[in-house]
Amino acid sequence: MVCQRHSRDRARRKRFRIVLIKPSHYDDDGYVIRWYRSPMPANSLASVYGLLDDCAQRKILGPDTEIDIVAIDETNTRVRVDRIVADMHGNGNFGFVGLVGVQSNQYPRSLDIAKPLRAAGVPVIIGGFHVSGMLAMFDSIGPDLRRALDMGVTLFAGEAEGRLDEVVSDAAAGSLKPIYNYIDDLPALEDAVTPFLPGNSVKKTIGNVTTFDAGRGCPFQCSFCTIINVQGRKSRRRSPDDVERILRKNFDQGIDRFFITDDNFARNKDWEIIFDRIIKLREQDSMDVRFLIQVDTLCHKIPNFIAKAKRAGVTRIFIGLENINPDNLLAAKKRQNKITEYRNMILAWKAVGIWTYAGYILGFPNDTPESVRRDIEIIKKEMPLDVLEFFFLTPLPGSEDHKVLWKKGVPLDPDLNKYDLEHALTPHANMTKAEWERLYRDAWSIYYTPEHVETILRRAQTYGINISRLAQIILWFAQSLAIERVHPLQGGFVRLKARHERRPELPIEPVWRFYPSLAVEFLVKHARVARAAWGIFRIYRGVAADKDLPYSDLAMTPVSEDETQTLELFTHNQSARDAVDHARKVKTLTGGDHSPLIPA
Ligand code: B12
Ligand code: SF4
Repeated sequence: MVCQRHSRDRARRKRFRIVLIKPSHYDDDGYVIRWYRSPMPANSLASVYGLLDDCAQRKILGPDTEIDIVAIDETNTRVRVDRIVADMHGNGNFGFVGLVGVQSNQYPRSLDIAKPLRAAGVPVIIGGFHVSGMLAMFDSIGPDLRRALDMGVTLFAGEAEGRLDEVVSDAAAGSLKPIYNYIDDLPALEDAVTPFLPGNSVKKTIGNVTTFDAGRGCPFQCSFCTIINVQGRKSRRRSPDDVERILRKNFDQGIDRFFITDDNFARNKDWEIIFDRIIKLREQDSMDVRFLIQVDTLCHKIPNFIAKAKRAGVTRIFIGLENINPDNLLAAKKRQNKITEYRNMILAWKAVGIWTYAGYILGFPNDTPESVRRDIEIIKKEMPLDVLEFFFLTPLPGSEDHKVLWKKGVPLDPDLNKYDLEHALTPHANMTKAEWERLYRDAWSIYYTPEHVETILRRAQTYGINISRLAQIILWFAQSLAIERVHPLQGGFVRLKARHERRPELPIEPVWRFYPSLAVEFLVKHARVARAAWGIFRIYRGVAADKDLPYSDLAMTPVSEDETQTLELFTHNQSARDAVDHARKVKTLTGGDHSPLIPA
């Protein structure tokens, strides 16, 4: 009797279906970049899923309407649009498909997913950095956003915290607006719903690592940056209670490694109370949680920052080093990056055994192929960095650079799929496009020579870093572009391809050509990975065998006053020498340490 009533109740209840897709993008051959396992869960997907799950728990569509949510990360799961259409159709199109965290390079793929859905009458909403960046910087709707609107796709700009009751209710009433624009009204994050993804989604990632943002916003003004125009320059952050809740929830499921995605955790105004809370979890509650954080190049000057980072379980940091030529840094308004502080900063992290990933941008106005090659050699010799990764200087939609170039009428590559920091998109004064592209490819092999990999490992071993783990990461970063033809940050474990998952502008390859070449590609790639892994393993084994021998080199020597006369970092060109003179003057005038450029 009770059972019959339950099933009648269930039948009476309506189900509002939401399918969230974090799209990937197309490789240079036009195939979707998808892996058997991606490195870690997508924070954008987790954020939006968490918020919608909260709507479902609160039954915002009334007591008789359940909200079902499915989350798909296209970097590890094939998106079957036909199945979504059939499923939505069976439910009277009562629901919507949300394309989540869509970056500019993922926007063309998003429209390709949206097109058949819209043709079948399924409501579609696109959110993320491309829509937000474009609406933040331009008053009018550009042609790419217009294409979506013409298809009947809804655009969401800004952040979704506190905004989804309205969107879901509108979708359920069949009255979604064309645009929801909250870009000028950024929500506070204290006590906001925390990011969450169901277990089946997390299982498709490589390890016990997940991501969350403890805060958003950065006070600096780099002209190539989109973050400050989309998430603002003010620090907004989650409360320490929220951070603890996120950590405990994951830890209970066996996940104990975290990438805190704040673009600059050093400028999260609550960094210290967040670290203190994590220190308590680690030291009193025995939770061995570990972190990768992103910081700026002046973070070592914040009292206690590095010491507390170490105690809080930070094992790796990412720094936007960007360039060692002060003229270039100035041109990009990256005034906080001072070459005179680089060695101080890196040595301070190394002193506590934390390893460093640094980003290096190729194609600043003063770069030439020769100067960049020389700069990388200087870095290898004089700076004890571990992982160095390269990017093209890219006018990302949402950045000041993009707006300025667009207004000046400088030709910008019209294919948004290429706005992934891995393509040359604008003319460069000192290089042809082909030279710039060759420089990008060469940069990886100039840095990751067998000799330098050995040096990195020897330095790391001296600093007490786990070199077996570092060797694996070096393998990933050194070989990703050469073997998989994608940047390591877009990489994954075992590349998957489907014949029909190709850009509509390109033809579907015949079966007889597609499958044999896929098989050959698979075998060749794995042979190359095995060979590269063996090479790095041999270097690792040699270094590990010498673990009791002392090691030091120029990069590891403590910073001294006279190094400004001797190191090439400070003498390689006039602007480097000027930066040294300037730093000296500031020191004399202020009587010591002074960082006038850090905004409050
Ligand atoms: C962490 C991170 C990564 C990590 C991803 C880790 C992970 N799995 O989460 C790694 C290092 C792997 C990475 C790689 C790349 N990244 Co990244 N990354 C970020 C970073 C720092 C944080 C992303 C994040 O979680 N943000 C917080 C979320 C909550 O914000 P959000 O996505 O905007 O979502 C909110 C709103 O937009 C809205 N919303 C979003 N979607 C939807 C959908 C619906 C339906 C609705 C209603 C609302 C909504 O609600 C959300 C909550 O408020 C951002 C910068 C930033 N501050 O966001 C760059 C950023 C997104 N990355 C960027 C780029 C270019 C890349 C790469 C292409 C670089 C490269 N060549 O390797 C790759 C692409 C990899 C991939 N497949 O995505 C750019 C994109 C710029 C642009 N205009 O396109 C950014 C903005 C950084 C930059 N340089 O400007 N990245
Ligand atoms: S420091 Fe990083 S996040 Fe901050 S403005 Fe510069 S590029 Fe953007």
